[in-house]
Amino acid sequence: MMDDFKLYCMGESGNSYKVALMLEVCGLKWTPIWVDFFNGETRTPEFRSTVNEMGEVPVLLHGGRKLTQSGVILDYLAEVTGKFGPKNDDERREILRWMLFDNHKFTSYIATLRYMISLAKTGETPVTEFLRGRVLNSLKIVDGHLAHQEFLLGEHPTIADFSLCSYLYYGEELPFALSSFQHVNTWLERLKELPGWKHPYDLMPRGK
Ligand SMILES: N[C@@H](CCC(=O)N[C@@H](CS)C(=O)NCC(=O)O)C(=O)O
Repeated sequence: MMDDFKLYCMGESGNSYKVALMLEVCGLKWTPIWVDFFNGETRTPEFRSTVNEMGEVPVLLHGGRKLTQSGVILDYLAEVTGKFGPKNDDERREILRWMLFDNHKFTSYIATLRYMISLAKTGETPVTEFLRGRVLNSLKIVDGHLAHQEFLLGEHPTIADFSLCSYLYYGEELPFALSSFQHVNTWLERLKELPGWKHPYDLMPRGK
């Protein structure tokens, strides 16, 4: 039962990586189900009717359950493993606070900017300029928070860290200067030291 995880995903998807990383650092056995995003699989009526009506990865299958939205999946995995979750109600709300910020202002802008510049290769446009401004502003907020503590909630890593860190490991695909955010960089190195940490392209199949 604890080894029966299947994850609809693709290597280029940082949202999928949030979940793949959690599965790895929890030492769980799981199988990726590659989704052909770049040829439009998530937009097909079949994907929407049989896999996810929202037309997105990640989607986790486990014990007869089907879960979508990386934040929900991370919360579920923390609950079933007893790892990287909240220790009390205040921590639960703090994790939720960072994951909501992540889904609205951090991952969403970073992922869209990286998609436009590095994958769709749109070149610089007023849209990418707007997105870069939002990305840098959000990074500054997270950098300021991490100046005072090792992880988002304090001394221990939680699913909130996995949610926010994911896209930042895509290195040269990131079209902004991550190097100027010193505390974010130290935090990324710290998370890399967790046993089981792997790069997204070493965890999930990529498009051809
Ligand atoms: N808030 C969602 C975002 C998921 C998401 O944006 N997934 C992208 C890949 S990283 C996707 O599947 N996009 C498909 C599409 O736009 O057609 C989550 O956290 O799971």
